[in-house]
Amino acid sequence: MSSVAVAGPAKDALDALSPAQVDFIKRLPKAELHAHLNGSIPLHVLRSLALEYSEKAHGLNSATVSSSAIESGIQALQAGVNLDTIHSFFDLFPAIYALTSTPETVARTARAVLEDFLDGPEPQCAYLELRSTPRAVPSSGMTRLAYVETVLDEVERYPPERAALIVSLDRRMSDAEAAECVAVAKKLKAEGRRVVGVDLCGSPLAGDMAMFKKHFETAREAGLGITLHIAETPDNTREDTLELLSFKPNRLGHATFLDDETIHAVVQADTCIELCLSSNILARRCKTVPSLDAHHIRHYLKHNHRIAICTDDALPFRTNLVAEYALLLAPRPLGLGLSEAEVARIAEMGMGGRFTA
Ligand code: 6MZ
Repeated sequence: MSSVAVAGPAKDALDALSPAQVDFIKRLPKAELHAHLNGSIPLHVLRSLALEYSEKAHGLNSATVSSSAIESGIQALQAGVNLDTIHSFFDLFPAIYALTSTPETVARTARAVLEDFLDGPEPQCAYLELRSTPRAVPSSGMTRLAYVETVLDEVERYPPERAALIVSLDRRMSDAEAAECVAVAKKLKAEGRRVVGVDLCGSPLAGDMAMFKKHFETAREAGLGITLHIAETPDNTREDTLELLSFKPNRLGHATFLDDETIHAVVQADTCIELCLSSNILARRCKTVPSLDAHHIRHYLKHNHRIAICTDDALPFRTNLVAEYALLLAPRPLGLGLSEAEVARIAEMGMGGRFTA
């Protein structure tokens, strides 16, 4: 199973289960629908990339981020992320990006992430819809198209019923960058490559959402599924949320701070919500969710609304999909104290949320 060291609330929940209960979770067919590639790289892979990077930096001195910045980034990841604000969380990525700035290193990390979720005698899940933001790195000659093709080459080593790719757009992107990402997704889908959807992610308060609408319309017309990070922090405005809902998404990520009216709209539209329990609990300062007990999952369960349990960024949140399911099954207060039948039903809902379902 996963090589990510599990810690924090998910570990406590896992430890509260009997071996038979852990086995029950492992055997459930589960879908991981919300995992960011660069937030899911096993630490040992980042470490080996960092060692190679330092050698290169000291020899050829071609580095754009200092090796000490990378080392401190890795140390922070290793210690676990004590998120002061969800915004500071995004500072973790420059060090990771410096280590994965060529097609070769992107391929290596994508392969490691896919293996972590899907391989071995006890895979974390039956199906993975991995997501990633196309990155152009002029210094290495990597284009956005080459980035996505590289990740797809790795995804397509698995059969279609096991793995697919979602192309993420970052809220900080310009109009032209967003257009390029959607064009890449559309072109590759038309060529029969396994791009199944587009996502909107990135720092939750950045960007003008009205600008993105036409790009998501283009994606929908091309037959791509739409998922959007929405209402992730209390500072997201109602206008932002309403604008995003007007894109008519098939799924939503987090959806933590919806008000009564927008929750109603989401329930009416039967939009599947991707819920990342550890991620939400650990985003402390903005208290996206003060405790598991107060998590908005309760609302969706009460209304029997479609949800998918996901990891988000397994590396900084030090979790895996089995541990996230442990948070459902473990007795309160460590978990939600759901029955095995309820947990099996949630796993089924996750499988039903696949863009390929
Ligand atoms: C919003 C997130 C995120 O795309 O380079 N990302 N965006 N909310 C979150 N919840 C905590 N976690 C990760 O993976 C890393 C990128 O995913 C987005 C961020 O934009 C981050 O830079 P990729 O593979």
